[in-house]
Amino acid sequence: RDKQGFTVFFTGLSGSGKSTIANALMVKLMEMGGRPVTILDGDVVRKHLSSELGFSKEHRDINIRRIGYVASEITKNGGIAICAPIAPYTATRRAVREMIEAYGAFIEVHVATSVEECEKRDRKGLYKLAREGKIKEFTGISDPYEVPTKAELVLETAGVDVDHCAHQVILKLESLGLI
Ligand code: GGZ
Repeated sequence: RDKQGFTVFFTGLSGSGKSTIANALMVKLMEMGGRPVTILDGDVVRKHLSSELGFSKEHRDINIRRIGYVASEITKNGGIAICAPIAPYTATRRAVREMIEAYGAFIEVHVATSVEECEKRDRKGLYKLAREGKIKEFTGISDPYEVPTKAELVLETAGVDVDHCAHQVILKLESLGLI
């Protein structure tokens, strides 16, 4: 019998490493073969599916619910969805979890890179702009990030390479019998 579909839902700050780990995970899953894998990355989704939305709580919630809906359809059809938005609000993450668990498994992965570390890296220069007030409502600086307390997996990224992080997720999926 075919395995059930599932969604891996990364959550964490801007620059925490969500996209990079999500892509490494996708490569590993595709190498295992057989099953379609779809990535729903934060900034890509915002370009194609949520281009009219900003970063108010209301707009972030709409954005996350759209991602959750698409992931739930993929999960329903036995596929693998990998989501990588910031998703700063606990209640919204829970709503998406419920949407997806109706059809398959939901694995929440907190990419727990600290705001200090993200700001130190500042790969896109956004933290600097947020500190200068040139970007408003910036998560971790001038907007909340509610730390997950019930994530299936917490990834510490400081001094750890991407491949190791992605492997941790693979081990979790294996232990849950999903792959
Ligand atoms: C947070 C922002 C903001 C504000 C622009 N706050 O690192 P990035 O650049 O490429 O990814 C971030 C992305 C966040 O979009 P999400 O859809 O993941 O957010 S949410 O889940 O909260 O809906 C960042 C960029 O957009 N960005 N302004 N004010 N991130």
